[in-house]
Amino acid sequence: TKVTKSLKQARVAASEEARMRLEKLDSPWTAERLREFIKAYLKDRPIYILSNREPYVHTKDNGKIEWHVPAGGVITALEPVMEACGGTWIAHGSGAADIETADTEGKIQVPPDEPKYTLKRVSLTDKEIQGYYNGFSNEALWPLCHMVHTRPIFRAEDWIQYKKVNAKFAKTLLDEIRNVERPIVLVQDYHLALVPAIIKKSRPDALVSIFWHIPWPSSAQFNICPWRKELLEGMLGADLVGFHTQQHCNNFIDTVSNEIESRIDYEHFSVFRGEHQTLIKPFPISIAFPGRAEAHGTPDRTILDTLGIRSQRIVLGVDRLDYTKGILERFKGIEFLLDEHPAYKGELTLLQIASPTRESVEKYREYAAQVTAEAERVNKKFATNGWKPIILEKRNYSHDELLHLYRCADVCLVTPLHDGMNLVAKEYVAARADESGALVLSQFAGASRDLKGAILINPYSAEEASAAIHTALSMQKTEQHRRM
Ligand code: ADQ
Repeated sequence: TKVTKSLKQARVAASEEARMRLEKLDSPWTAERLREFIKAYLKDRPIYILSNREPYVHTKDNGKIEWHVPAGGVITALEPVMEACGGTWIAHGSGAADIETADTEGKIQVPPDEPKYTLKRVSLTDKEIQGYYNGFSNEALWPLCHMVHTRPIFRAEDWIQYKKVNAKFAKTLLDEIRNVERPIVLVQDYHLALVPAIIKKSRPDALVSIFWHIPWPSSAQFNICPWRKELLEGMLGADLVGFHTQQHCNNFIDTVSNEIESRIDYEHFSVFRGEHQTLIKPFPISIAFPGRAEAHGTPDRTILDTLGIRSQRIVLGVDRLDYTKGILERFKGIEFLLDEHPAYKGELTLLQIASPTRESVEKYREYAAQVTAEAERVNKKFATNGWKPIILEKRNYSHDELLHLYRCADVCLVTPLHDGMNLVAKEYVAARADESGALVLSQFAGASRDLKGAILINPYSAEEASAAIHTALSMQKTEQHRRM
């Protein structure tokens, strides 16, 4: 008995020591440290992620099967975590070759060139995609949560499809975890708000969280949604609800207290419904740091050369082509700058990389056309001798290509009208191992809470954008280093 007891004590001491090592605050997070952390704290409980978008899309071009990583913050933030930890990622299989590349259960090992975890694809019908994705997710919840003065559209038929697809995702997961004890389930984003409650009801032993990647609006704003109670009840099925900022947590708690019968514990920031407790916590999401070594050496200007950009000063924008990202306002800022400081004519180019997104939603098609028209208008006003101020690239770039562009850019403009976090801001800073360059950042992006060295602006003001770009371009190297 004595030997058993002291063995137990030794084990506890050893694991405590390992825990202390992991917790050392000065050691940076790496894939290895994360893996160890999962082992030590979560005892290797299997991890399941559910999201609408899949991390790898298989397509067919002239009969040839290809794959790519779609542009978007959820994938950028979570894919490296899954690569480090392993597990199963359940998502909508949206690519034309997704079914034929997966097995009979819809599963495929990914990344395709170096498998580390399982992707399980969920098939959706056209009607489901139209109602759940285009309709309720992107025409109702997205504008509801972003303060950009775009009116949400609430259609009962979209809501029906949203409920149906949420139930489909939940069932897919429940089938997967049928023989798995105490799984960890990480539900992602506003597409799947109803999933946590469905899972928790069947599987109380599962640890369920939902992370809301976009802002949570004020209670008054959220209350215009006809199905607000059902959405809140779905989310409160989780053990943990995460947002990027404390402000979004505060807004959520306010909304719950106005809408749902519950007990709110402000000390621990949690909501009790009966015996069930849901913690509400901020997790300022980030990126996999590219590493200093990779970011050294001279920046590669090949892409700029290919695009025929010969200007001395490069201002860069990288966004999904989304009306929340403030691309039109940014172009006005450039126009104002060139009017105020004509010396920049012929010397400066704004390279705007804009990845097409949600093209089956009318608002997005309209916005894409407006962005093109506005770039043409500004270019027509200033173009001389083969130079024009705006180069608009409406396509997807790989993260490797973006890294080179970040390293060539004197200024990165991240000026959304409202954004949960915005990872482009973090990618730009992380890419600048030389600690040069300057970030102009919207005060309405969650990232403005973290990145104190950025030049903050109100993106609605062309004057502020112009003044910030001028400040960034005139900034001394020592000041750039200090801020970076
Ligand atoms: P997004 O709205 O997609 O994410 P963001 O955080 O800026 O916004 O991430 C965009 C990602 O897509 C970045 O990794 C960027 O490099 C990539 N990207 C953008 N344009 C691209 C292009 N043309 N080619 C290739 N890649 C491109 C949502 C929320 C955000 C929140 C994230 C993560 O709207 O507020 O920060 O989720 O939680």
